[in-house]
Amino acid sequence: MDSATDKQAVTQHRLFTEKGYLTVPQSVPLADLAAFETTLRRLIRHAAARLPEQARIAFESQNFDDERLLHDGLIALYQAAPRLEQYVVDGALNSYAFYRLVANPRIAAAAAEAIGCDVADLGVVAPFFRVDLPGRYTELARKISLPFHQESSYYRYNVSPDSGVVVWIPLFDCGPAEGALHVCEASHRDGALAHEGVYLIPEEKRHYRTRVPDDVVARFKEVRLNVKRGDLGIQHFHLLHRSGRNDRENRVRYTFLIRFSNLGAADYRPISWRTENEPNH
Ligand SMILES: O=C(O)CCC(=O)C(=O)O
Ligand SMILES: [Fe+2]
Repeated sequence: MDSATDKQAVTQHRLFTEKGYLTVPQSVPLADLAAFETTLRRLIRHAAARLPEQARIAFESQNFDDERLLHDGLIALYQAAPRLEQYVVDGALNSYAFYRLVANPRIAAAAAEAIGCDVADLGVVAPFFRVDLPGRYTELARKISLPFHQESSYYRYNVSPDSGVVVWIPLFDCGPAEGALHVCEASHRDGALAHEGVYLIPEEKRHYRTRVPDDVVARFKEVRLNVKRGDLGIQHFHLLHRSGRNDRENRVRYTFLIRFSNLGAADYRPISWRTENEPNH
């Protein structure tokens, strides 16, 4: 590292410590994103092949090109058969291309720098891939919405809640219109806050969420992330944040979430230490 790069790293680290979040430009290898896109396209086509004949012919007659397939194509698939959209999302989350990205050394280096630990001490927990169809599909949007929370309220084991980070990587440019994350600046400084547990669908006791009350959220300045393709966002585990609504008519918001912790942190808690009566997350 030359001294200019060194200084930049120090400034970035200070910003992260102050605000609890950071955007790191050009740190996600485009080759990994391209490989993942290839897998996504293939999954959409595999899924479309399972449509009933009429629907399959209608899908194929739209002749989606590579770009539109990932947006209009996935939307058309969802309209024809929501279960096949699930097949694409689950397949993508379990794909080799997904783990290739998760394991990328440049992403790990950015996470280690924000945490302030050695890459050799990095732990990864619950890497996730999220798909937000346009918010006009309200039923689906409601099910995947996340009210204001700290990551530390969901992930208590195999992490260090006090120093862990979430790396947030959109596949395409993602700003407020696409439903980029809302964050409460500097909220991580208050440590772990009290959350209430709610079910988004109470009658079925499904879609459990943790939530910080509105009056606590109101104490902070709320900002929206704006992350370009190839860039990544990093948030502290105690930073208050929530998902946004994808207001685009025909664009899908695809996002990778990778949670990293320092395995040597004083508060790192292995899953084996979980007591039986504690919630399973
Ligand atoms: O990407 C998003 O909109 C929010 C995801 C999130 O906060 C989470 O999964 O914990
Ligand atoms: Fe979160």
